[in-house]
Amino acid sequence: MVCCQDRSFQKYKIERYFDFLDFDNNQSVNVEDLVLWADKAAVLMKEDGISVSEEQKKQLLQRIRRVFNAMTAYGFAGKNKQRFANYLITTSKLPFFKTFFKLFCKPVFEAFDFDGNGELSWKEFYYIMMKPIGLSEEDAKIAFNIVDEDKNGVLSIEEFTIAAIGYFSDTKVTKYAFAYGKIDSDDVPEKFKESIDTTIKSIADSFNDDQA
Ligand SMILES: [Ca+2]
Ligand SMILES: [Ca+2]
Ligand SMILES: [Ca+2]
Repeated sequence: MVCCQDRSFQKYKIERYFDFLDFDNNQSVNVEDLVLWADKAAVLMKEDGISVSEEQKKQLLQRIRRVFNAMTAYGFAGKNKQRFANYLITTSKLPFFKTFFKLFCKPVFEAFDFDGNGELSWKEFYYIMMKPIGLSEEDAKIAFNIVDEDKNGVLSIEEFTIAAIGYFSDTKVTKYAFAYGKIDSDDVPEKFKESIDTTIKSIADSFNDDQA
């Protein structure tokens, strides 16, 4: 029954993402967090020898603002964690959710596509999207491999969108639960612990197969 679906795992994932976005840990997601995000991304790229001009940094911030607008309905849902979770859960129940989320993902994808070539390289994914929100390189690699469905080493907007839809709307444990790195099974609602562990294992096995 659709009405009685258990949303606790979906809620857990959404709240986890909220914590990622709340850079200054003040329990709300707003423009100040985005400035910190864009700054961090620019610093990380510079550290890796990718030059970021002032103009590009300004552009990066503008683009990250689009992520904010899309994820928080122009600030409305960023006020606190509960509102953010309610907003995304409600949205995910709408019949036209996938179409809506595709529109939603486009500016987000473009924000991370620093060189604007229409795909996300590993560096764009790691330095702009994942490392600033606190993911380790190992976790980001797991995430990248999961999202890179056709294993061609770059992420297309379709791959990115499918993974985002999975992460934010799947109520059961799927591989897309790991699209923002490993989830510790101790943190999730009790009934999902076992499927988290088996999914982690099957993801690890599939990586081993790839390398074999
Ligand atoms: Ca904040
Ligand atoms: Ca790119
Ligand atoms: Ca790909």
